[in-house]
Amino acid sequence: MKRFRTRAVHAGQRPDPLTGAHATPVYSTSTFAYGSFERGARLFEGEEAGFIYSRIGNPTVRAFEEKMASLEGAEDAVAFSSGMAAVSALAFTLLRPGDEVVYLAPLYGGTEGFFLETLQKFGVIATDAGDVERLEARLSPATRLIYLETPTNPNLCIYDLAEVARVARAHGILSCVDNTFATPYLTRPLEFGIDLVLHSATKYLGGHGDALGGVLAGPKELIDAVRMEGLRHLGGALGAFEAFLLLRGLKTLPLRMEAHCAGALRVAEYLAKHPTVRRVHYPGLPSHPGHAVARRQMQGFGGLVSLELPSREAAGAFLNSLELFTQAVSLGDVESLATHPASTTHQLLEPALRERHGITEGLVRLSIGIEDPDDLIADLEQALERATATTLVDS
Ligand code: 3LM
Repeated sequence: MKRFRTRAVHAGQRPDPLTGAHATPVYSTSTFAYGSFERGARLFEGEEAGFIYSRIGNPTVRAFEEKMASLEGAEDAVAFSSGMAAVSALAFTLLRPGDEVVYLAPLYGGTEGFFLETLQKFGVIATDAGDVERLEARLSPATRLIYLETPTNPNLCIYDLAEVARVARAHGILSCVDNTFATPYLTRPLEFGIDLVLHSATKYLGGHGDALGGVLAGPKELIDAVRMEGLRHLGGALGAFEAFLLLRGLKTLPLRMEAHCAGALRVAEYLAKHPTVRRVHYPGLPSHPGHAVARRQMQGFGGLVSLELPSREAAGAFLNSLELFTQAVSLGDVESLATHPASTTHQLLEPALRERHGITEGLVRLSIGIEDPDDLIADLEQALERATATTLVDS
């Protein structure tokens, strides 16, 4: 098998069989002519492989799926119109009323909201295990799925993938890791015994902040099941043009991740020394509680850095003073972004739940782009100075 950087460029792609086009064409078509009554029946029966309708499969989307399966070391992958479409398709395919999902919080606010509100309406229980040490004790006979992120959104906790996989396998329960923050360049959860990997492709996979997408990778049998039920019946299919953008973005994933990681480490080290910053969350800092595990399971510590300022007001003043960072949700773009999770990405959660997950009112999340780290640090410095002055005057 070729190495990761080579697969990022080549996997899933081949010259177009009709024209020889080198770049994968955007197959912008809803339906595919099946030619004869007999072939139509064979395609629908699954006796012959082929494209039928773009909600179920499309050649540009298929190239993206094959590249992602290759990068995650999975048998197969299925793409979606967004990360949340992937989460819901997975859940509605695998879970039935009475089943339980046990998750390790925090998660992206939308995912936890979906687990606690939407799944509950369908009779599925969602339980936060708290941490890996308590995971095994929190499992019940109804537990069907263990779900986690590492590093977590927004405060970058690290969970031990080998340990989670051990517990899941010992109890015959499926495990799924949302690998959006790490990307397969830094961590490949399946290598640790995890069953399924999910991504918001909107983030680092595309990398340029111009496409929404989602993907699920894992054993062919499970991926087929999710494609034929969660994708086909819920309908969250990835568009061909978005697949083209994601394929293009993936070619530079290794190069971009190196730049994100180097910049984030510089920023984290700078922030850790700043007197106004109460705490910095970055798995690459030796002071981070998950640093040793991160060293074992990550090939770099990622491009997200979170910092705690003394109050919501200080966080607001700091964010309003940033000039190079854009105040926006999302992450993983080549441009640096900054947001206040408590009022944006995790705003839907009850304040008490946010508190329990460590999503404080003073927490700011930075997504470090690929700009020169010196320019980013200069921007953070002037914003911290202005925030300190403003909040001192206010108090
Ligand atoms: C965000 N996150 O700013 P989409 N899994 C993870 C995520 O971070 C996200 C999803 C799944 C953010 C989006 S908040 C209004 C904007 C770890 C998304 C969901 O459906 O592609 O957005 O993925 O943290």
